Amino acid sequence: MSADLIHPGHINILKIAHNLAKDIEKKEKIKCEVIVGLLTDKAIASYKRLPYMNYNQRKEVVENLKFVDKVIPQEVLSYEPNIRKIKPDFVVHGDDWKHGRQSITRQNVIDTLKDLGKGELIEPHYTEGISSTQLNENARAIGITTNARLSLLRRLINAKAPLRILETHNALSALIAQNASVNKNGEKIEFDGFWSSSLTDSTSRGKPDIEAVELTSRLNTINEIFEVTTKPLIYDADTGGKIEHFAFSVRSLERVGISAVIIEDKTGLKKNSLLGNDVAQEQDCVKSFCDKIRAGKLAQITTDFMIIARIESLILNKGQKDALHRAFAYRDSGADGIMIHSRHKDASEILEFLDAFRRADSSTPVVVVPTSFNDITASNLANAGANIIIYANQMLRSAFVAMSSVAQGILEHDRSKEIESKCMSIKQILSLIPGTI
Ligand code: SPV
Ligand code: MG
Repeated sequence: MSADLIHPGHINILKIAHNLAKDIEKKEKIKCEVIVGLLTDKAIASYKRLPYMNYNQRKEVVENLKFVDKVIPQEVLSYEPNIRKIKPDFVVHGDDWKHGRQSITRQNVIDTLKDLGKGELIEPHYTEGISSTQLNENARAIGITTNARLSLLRRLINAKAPLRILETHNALSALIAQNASVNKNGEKIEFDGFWSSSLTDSTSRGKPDIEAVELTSRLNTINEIFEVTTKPLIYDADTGGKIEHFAFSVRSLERVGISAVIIEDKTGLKKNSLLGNDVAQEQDCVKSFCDKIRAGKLAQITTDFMIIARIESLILNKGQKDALHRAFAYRDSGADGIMIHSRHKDASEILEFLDAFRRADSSTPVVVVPTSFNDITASNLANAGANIIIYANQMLRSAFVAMSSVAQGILEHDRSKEIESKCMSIKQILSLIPGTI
């Protein structure tokens, strides 16, 4: 079981298991238990979204149900390891797994029981009219609390890699990011969260990416995003500003439920990293940036909020040695993760960094932003040791192209007929947001 949203269908299955156990106890005069194999967050995240409750919370709920005697972790989707360990008299599972991608898992249970020469598979009929999917949709419509959203990023990092994070600069782009999904080999792939980019947030306000948009204004946008979504958000705080100010910013970010802040090790008037050394950019000294990280960590109130230190050494041609030295120094000053940035067309310098960093540190989360090196996949970056992959600006860049072409087209044709095919239909836009009609 995942047992995130317990419903009467679950109780029905547990009751049947309980009755089977009681029958054995009566017949054979031995103690017989109902043991629930509870899927861990990692096992669940390998094929669908993270559960609302973490493993320990779900365990507490299930072990207090009256038909359950014991709960054990099921670390993988396959039931085989637990079945081999327990050698049960019965395996009880709802019959909804006979079809679709779960049928392979089911067949594996049948084969394992056959191989053990013991144990019978019992498949109670799936309870109609209630399902976790339906409950999920209802829960999504209600929303998510500030704390639950804030802690989601850490839980996701612990449960899987890569995490795919998409830039969103307003509520509408966030809704698109929230709902986009593809099915690959039975696995549902979605974006795991949002990136509040300094570049696109300032560009969409017609301002340069030089720390000119103030925090309050950016938080207004994020509040609008949070009103209509449930996924976690990583905030691009540029340099983090003065150390004393950064401490206040951390608390403001936590208060709205942002999961992580990324600060870059630059000082003076910040320019966008993708400009590299084409413009004057100064890297902060290691000591002062470490002080900033420490001040932020001291200021934060929640335990789950993350401060991620962004290293600009490769952007500024300071070399791998400098990048690695800074990565370890920032980590040792309390950074919860590091981001390594590059503006090379190919990923080789990022891969070189990941290789060297992971040799010395297998656990600190690493973030990468493959804007320039865009031919490497998120999966390949994760295989090389990255945890979080941020697509940092594609939503705004694509929107700009689409809108410019439509604006030009209307002027050229002196009417809108020709550009109609580039637009969503009026019917679609009227039904896009619930409550419009
Ligand atoms: C942003 O999206 O604002 C970033 C990433 O900081 S980059 O533009 O690549 O510097
Ligand atoms: Mg930025």
